[in-house]
Amino acid sequence: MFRIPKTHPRYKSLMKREKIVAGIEAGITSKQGLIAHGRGEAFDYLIGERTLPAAMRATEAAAALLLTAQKPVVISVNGNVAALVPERVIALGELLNAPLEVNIFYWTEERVMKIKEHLEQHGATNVLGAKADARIPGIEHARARVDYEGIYSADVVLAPLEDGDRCEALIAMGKKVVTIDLNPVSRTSKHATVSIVDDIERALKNLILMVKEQKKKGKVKILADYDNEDNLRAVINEIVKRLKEEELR
Ligand code: PTJ
Repeated sequence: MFRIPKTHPRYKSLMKREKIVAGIEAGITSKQGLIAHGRGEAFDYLIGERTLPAAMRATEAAAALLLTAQKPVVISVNGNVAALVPERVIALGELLNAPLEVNIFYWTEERVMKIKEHLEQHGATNVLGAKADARIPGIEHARARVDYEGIYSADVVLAPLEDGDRCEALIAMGKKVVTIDLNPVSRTSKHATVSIVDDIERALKNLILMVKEQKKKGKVKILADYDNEDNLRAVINEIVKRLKEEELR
């Protein structure tokens, strides 16, 4: 990895780039993952590289949804997620007793196996996705390939950095989808049941804390009045406000 001094004002952001580059070099992340990451960075810049109150609220709603799932929850992992936050997806999976499932857009069998091995090297014990013995109806690309005992049967799927059409197709199957996506106007954000508009590192850190807290209390805090559209609107308003403030400087 390229050495970035800790004193650099954008240290955290630059380190994420290094992780994505290392992911590509290890055969885990797709080259296209760099472009997707850049798009995420641009939105992160617009929200001020911090967790907005709206994201915190979505994270609370997500924690409740994940903790009250009827059938197993599955955490979908792609090449960017595996490179950026292997420890955090594993920790969340353990807390929720949920398997991780490798599911990638730029599909090659080699990359699926490399991501699975990478997660296992970090301590994951239940990584699905290699069987791919079921298909999500209505999608023609590789992300339709899922495990029957995993995403296909789950009633709640946590799908960070997702493709819009798969999110829609999962919803059409009657599932609830929690997504983490820095773009508040992506098709994924608009279609998911709960959209956390935050960087994946920060969002998972908060989600883990909230799930831990609610488990400790033995009581799930349901946000009955949570409205995903309103929440996305709050993020967009925040971005507009920030841009107007920048204009004045
Ligand atoms: O590993 P694969 O083959 O499944 O490919 C993964 C990518 C991410 C390349 C693929 O799914 C893809 O092309 O995704 P999209 O359609 O570009 O969508 C990715 C979304 O994630 C975009 O809306 C980005 O803004 C968002 N994003 C990127 N980096 C982050 C992020 N959201 C949260 N945290 C990030 N660090």
